[in-house]
Order: sequence, then C-alpha cells, then structure tokens
Amino acid sequence: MNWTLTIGNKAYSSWSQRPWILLRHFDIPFTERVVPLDRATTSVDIQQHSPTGRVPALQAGDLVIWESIAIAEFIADRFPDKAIWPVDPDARAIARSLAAEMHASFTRLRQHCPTNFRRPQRAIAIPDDVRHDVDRIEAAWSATRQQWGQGGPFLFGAFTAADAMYAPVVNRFWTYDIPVKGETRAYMEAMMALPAWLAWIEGAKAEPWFIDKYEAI
Ligand SMILES: N[C@@H](CCC(=O)N[C@@H](CS)C(=O)NCC(=O)O)C(=O)O
Repeated sequence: MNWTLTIGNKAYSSWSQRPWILLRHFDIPFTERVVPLDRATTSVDIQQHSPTGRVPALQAGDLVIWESIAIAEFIADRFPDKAIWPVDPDARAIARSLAAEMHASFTRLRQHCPTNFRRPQRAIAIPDDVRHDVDRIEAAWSATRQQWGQGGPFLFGAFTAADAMYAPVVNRFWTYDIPVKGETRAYMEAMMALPAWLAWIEGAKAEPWFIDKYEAI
C-alpha cells in the first residue's frame, strides 16, 4: 500500500486533521506531505496534489481522493475490518449524519474561532450566533453518547470517523475556552488524550510557519 496524505499546516488546517487522525488512530500506514497555507504559492502547490486546490487530499496509488468526508469513506471501504464507522447499521447512519452535518455546517463557529492547534487557552467573547452552533454541537454529542456511547468515551463508544470529523471542534472549544457542559468536557478530554491527537499537536508545535492573522485572535 502506498498512500500519501497531502495536508496543510498542522497548526491551522482543521480539515487536514480529520483524515490524518483517523489514519493514525487506526494504524494505517501513510506518508504525509505538508503544504504550508496562506503563501503566494500555496494554491499552485496544492493543485499539484489535489484537483480542488484544497487540502486534505489522499493519493492511493494512481487515485486521488479529496474532501475529508470522502476520504473517510474511502478509508472505511479499504479497511472493512477496522470499524472506521460504527458496526451497527443504525449507529453507522447516525455517525454519517453527524459527519455530514459537520462537513456542511457550523460556519459561525468556524469563522469566529479559527483553528490554531498551538493557541494557548484563552477565552474570547462568544456572540449568540456562535453560541447557537456550540449548543447544537453539544446537543448532538450528548444525544449520540446517550444512545450509542456506553462502550467508551467517544461518540459511539470507540473512536470512529464521526469523532475524527469533530476533532477540530474539540480544539476550538478548548483553545477558545468556550463554556461547555461537564459531559462535553469529558468527551473533549478523551479526544485530547488520544495518542493520535497528541502526535498531531506535537507536529503542530514543531512547525516553523506562523500566520499572523490566526495568531492575533
Ligand atoms: N470541504 C473541504 C474543505 C477543505 C479546505 O477548505 N481546506 C483548506 C485548509 S483547512 C484549504 O485547502 N485551503 C486552501 C488555501 O488556503 O489556499 C474538505 O472537507 O476537505
């Protein structure tokens, strides 16, 4: 197997973290190729590896798969024994709903609290429209954990692609010190204790690139 995942800076690229943490958690071998974001050549550089000019993109032999959610599906197809999605078909359907919702939504939270995995924890004012996104995410996590999460600390007990899709949200909640319920906090702590999470943070901290507009927030 010869897979290469093209990603942006670990410090800032929320979309890149999703397939990276999924591959890493499930011990699937891959090579990473980092293209620093927000430079004059970024778009051209990414286009060499991704048809959309966006990261992440997974090259598997001659095949290139783009869009984080499609990459998760590809990984699940190629590794049917690894429970990338929950095994129970009903749980799997809900996991896909959650992942699709993440992929399509929460723009207010994303814009107000840009991803920065190196950001020291520091609260900022959270307007009502951002709080609306936070509330919906907390409600979704809570309902999922109540129905499906008995077997462990993740959304469906064990870590799945649904958790990977929400991993950057965990970082936002944490680094912007957004007030959340105790059960949300417990879920966040489980995510942030994952070896794959810690490896991502370590990588982010080792990067030499800094983007002023994200560091200023
Ligand atoms: N919907 C895409 C979003 C990908 C995306 O927006 N990636 C950003 C980085 S996090 C990007 O490639 N930006 C290109 C640029 O900054 O030039 C996915 O799920 O993969």
